[in-house]
Amino acid sequence: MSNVEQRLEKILDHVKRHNQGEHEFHQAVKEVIETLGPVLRKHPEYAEQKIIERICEPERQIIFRVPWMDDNGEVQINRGFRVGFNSALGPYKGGLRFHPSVYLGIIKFLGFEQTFKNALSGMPIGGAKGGADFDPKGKSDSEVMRFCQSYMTELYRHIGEMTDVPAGDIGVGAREIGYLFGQYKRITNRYESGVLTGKSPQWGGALVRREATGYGAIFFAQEMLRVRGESLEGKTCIVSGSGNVAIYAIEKLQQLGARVVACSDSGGVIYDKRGLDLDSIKRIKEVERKRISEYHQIHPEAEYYAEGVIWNIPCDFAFPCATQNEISEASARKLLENGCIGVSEGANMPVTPKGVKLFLDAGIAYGPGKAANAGGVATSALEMQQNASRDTWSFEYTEDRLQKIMANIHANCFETAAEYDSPGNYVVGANIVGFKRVAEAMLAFGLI
Ligand code: NDP
Ligand code: 2IT
Repeated sequence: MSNVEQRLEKILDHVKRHNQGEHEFHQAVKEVIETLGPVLRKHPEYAEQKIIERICEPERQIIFRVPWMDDNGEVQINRGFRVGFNSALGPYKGGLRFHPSVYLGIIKFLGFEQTFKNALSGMPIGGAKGGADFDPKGKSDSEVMRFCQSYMTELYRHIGEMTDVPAGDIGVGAREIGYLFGQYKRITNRYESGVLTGKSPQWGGALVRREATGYGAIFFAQEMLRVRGESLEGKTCIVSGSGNVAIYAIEKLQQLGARVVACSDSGGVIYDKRGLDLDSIKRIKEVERKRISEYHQIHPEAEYYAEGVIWNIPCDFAFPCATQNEISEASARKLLENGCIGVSEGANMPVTPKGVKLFLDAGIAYGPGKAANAGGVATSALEMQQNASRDTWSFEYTEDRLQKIMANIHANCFETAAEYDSPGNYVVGANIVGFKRVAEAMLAFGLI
């Protein structure tokens, strides 16, 4: 092992020992560190100044009690988080996740990924993540409101348009952002639009933000196929999840002439060989907030597999848009056996390390989340621009900006992968572009 490799190994050991039990965080750090050897060899100053060691330690971590009262008058207590990972390139920026599986290790993996993703997006934003172990499933609207108000009653003192700008993630959409913003406005006595993104376009939100992550993952897939002389038209696709990212990934795929045959939620998988009826999915998920199994009631000819694995369904292109580690090694192998030629990640870290290795070894078009799902946060940065200038842009103009941003991210990853002797490897490309941007800013600022 060379000196550089030994050094990287030591850093990873340190991260594991000092963040015990945080498996998802270890996984995210390992995946980045493994690609940085060639960068350290070209830039010894990064090693001298311990840039990687510093980047792996969040700048600040806030953990707080969130007490709220349910509809039966019973007191409930959840744990809230906000981790400001890195602010070298701009105010902390990243979503909030409300899901019962949330603990510090999940928030830190997401904040770590966000730092590189945001740098890669080319926008002036640092990296952060937050959330709570609150389960929105089965909660009434007023319970969600009371939870959001209590959560913001602590969070407000840590955020601000120049400090930290949260947005949505799993379990946090326009409804939750509305309740959070309302409470922030009351407590601070300021109409500070730029403190949160993903707002409704009726009161300060950007058009296209709702669609941006899903659309962006498709634009990224389009670029990966374009350099291979292919397109999405006529391709059979599957999209996991049926939340915000999945729905708009499906919408853009259908607009581009692909046939999307399957989607899912944590209860099961819908397989509709004729192509999914997206209007029904939007009604079930966005309006009625019900389970995807309802689709089967409307379309009995479609198949529903309770607790099924979506990755067993044959496809040309797969879009994981639900959650971390949803594609196991076995699922990755199944996708390849079925002839899948590409994977573009709408979700964060949806493929296990062994699955990623199979995709890279097979040489398929594999777009890691840091690159492929950066359209969401990039459009959040466009929302911040509109809020700062008290302006609103049209849907067409904003979508065009998003498409150019995704093409630019793709080009940067593609060229950097080639420069570092890994042609076509977007994992290497994305990690190195993102890391170098953060590293250069940190060097410029002195010891921070
Ligand atoms: P939503 O809450 O809108 O939807 C999440 C979807 O994934 C639901 O269908 C949900 O099913 C399913 N899901 C969530 N957790 C699990 C789980 N543990 N097991 C099985 N299924 C699960 O979230 P988003 O669409 O916003 O987020 C999806 C992914 O995209 C996440 O990885 C997120 O980090 C990532 N992302 C989101 C961005 C955004 O702008 N929103 C930006 C970039 C990335 P069920 O309802 O049954 O739980
Ligand atoms: O993972 C992500 O990039 C997000 N959840 C979006 C973050 C944001 O600030 O828009």
